[in-house]
Amino acid sequence: MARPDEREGTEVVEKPKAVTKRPRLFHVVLLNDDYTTMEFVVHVLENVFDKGPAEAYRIMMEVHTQGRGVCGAYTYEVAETKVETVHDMARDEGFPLRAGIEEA
Ligand code: TYC
Repeated sequence: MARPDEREGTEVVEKPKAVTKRPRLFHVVLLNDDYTTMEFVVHVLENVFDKGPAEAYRIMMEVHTQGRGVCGAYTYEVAETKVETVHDMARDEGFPLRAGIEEA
């Protein structure tokens, strides 16, 4: 009998090596303004960016005193969705709060 690898239709096709690619990450950045309340910014950081109360307050104060602050790092699609959510929530409340995306 032929060796297994000589039998017709039984050749072993090697699986290509699993190549794992790390996705590019993007920061969502919150910008300061004079009208959005501190309370609302903390609410956004807790509910959109999953921050605890202390971290949310810290980031809000960083934006308030430095003009901007990073809320988190995400894939592009997730970052885009978070920015949209921030703008939608702010518009609903009549605040001019703005967020943006930058490469991490
Ligand atoms: N500067 C705002 C105020 O004094 C507070 C604020 C903080 C607004 C962070 C936006 O992303 C912001 N009410």
